Amino acid sequence: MSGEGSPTTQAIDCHDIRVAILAASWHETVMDGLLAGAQRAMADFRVEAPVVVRVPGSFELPVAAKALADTGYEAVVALGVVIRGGTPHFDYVCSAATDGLTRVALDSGVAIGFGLLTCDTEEQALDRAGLEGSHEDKGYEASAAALHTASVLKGIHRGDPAGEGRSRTTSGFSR
Ligand code: DLZ
Repeated sequence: MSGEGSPTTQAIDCHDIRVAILAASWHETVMDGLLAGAQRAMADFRVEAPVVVRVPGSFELPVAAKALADTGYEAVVALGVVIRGGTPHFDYVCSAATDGLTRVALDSGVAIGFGLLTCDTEEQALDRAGLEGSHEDKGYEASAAALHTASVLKGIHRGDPAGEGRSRTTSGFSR
């Protein structure tokens, strides 16, 4: 999938949203980049001290995301890296994580950021990790998407689906 066509991200004030960053632990360098990108997004969106939760692998992301959603987090950013090997294991881990996270989002109504890299090679993953020399910053992107979605959901629940009650500021929106 190409990264072309991605929306321009405008930061909004999300200081009142409870946020968790949920990160798998395989492929340390890439994960460090994704986590740093997520933290950059938190600062831009004025989220103070989001909780960071680590799980062993990407397969474990959905069950932990569900626990976070069930305990009051309004946005969960799920980060993981899966790199194809020589067996079908890759496909099972990717689909379990993807289907599981989708199910958690729909069943809980909580915004889940999808920051799972599914790559053929480590080079592809590094190129998307938001590190020096990377072309993409998927940790930031997934965080921005989760925060925007959590804000949209909050607006829908309080009868303001289009977010008309928000006022624009020079750095984005505030509520
Ligand atoms: C087993 C495994 C393999 C082979 N590769 C990855 C990977 O590239 N990325 C990742 O996040 N996790 C991997 N895992 C671990 C599984 O996600 C899971 O943690 C184990 O199967 C234990 O349940």
